[in-house]
Amino acid sequence: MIETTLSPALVEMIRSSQQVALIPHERPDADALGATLGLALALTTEGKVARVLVGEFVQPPLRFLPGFAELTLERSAESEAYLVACDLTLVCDTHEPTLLGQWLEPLRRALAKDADAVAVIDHHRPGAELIFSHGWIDPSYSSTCEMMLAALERLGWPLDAPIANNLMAGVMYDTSRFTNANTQPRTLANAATLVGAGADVVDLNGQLFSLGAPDEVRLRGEIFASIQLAFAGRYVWALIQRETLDRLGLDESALSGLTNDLRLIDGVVVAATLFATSPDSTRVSLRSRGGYEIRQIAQQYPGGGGHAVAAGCTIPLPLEQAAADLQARIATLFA
Ligand SMILES: [Mn+2]
Repeated sequence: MIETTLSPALVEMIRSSQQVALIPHERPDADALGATLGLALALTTEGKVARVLVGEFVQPPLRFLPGFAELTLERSAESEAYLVACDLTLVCDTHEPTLLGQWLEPLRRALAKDADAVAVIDHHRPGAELIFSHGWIDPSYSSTCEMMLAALERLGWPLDAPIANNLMAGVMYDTSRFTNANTQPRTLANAATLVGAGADVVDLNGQLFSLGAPDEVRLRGEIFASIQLAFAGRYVWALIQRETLDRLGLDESALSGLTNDLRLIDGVVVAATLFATSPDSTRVSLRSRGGYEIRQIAQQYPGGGGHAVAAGCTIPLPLEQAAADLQARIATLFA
């Protein structure tokens, strides 16, 4: 059963497992990766075998997370065989099939084989399609890492500094360093527990919120200089061509955090960055504040979803057309 609280049954599934596959969403962020690596380290300490199954793209800044080098597997014949041999598969920080990328297909096979050996732990609001029979989905948590801390506490498994750093990475990232509305008293209490267990907030801040290499800063300079505004300055957007990244020798990870920054422009309540992934496809990142719900805008497009104030989607149109199409839908927020 999918529950809104951590059930004894799910705790027992984790406790009695021997070989575990942890699957974060594709293009994992610090929360998805921190939650899966944190639990993988704890499972390993308990004498179990655990691996985090990732797609081919992991943002380079996240590779510093403890256990990344030893515990992650990219998709290959070998890692698929690993998944088949597992007695527990845990999907973390998403429950949307469309966000599972190249692991969706192997996961569907695992579900078909034994749906009782697969569970989900996620803090996103339940969407329409639930392919899982077991799990814990609770949108009241700031991050999946906070949920993972609660799970470890319930299991009675000790925290050490590598586990605490992974979990704190996700909490800091998903709360934007405790400045998002999802920062609850419980979030800060859990952060205190993690710091007490050895999470190094100075190092995490430097790693997760670094301004990046000089060319990444130059890229942001170009993008900031190109912003466009509409609806009396309440909507800001930026168009990003692949050639701009190519010219500076950067990949898409250089765009991370950009939409969050645009949201903080005076007067802006909705921000979007649009990136031309190909001549006829545009990836969109959306952020809002002041109660404007942009998830319902993202959901109007393929693969669209996320949180009320932080969402994303792909628009199957060239960049300029995608921007016009998006703006027409954003207009409904201000009608
Ligand atoms: Mn998250």
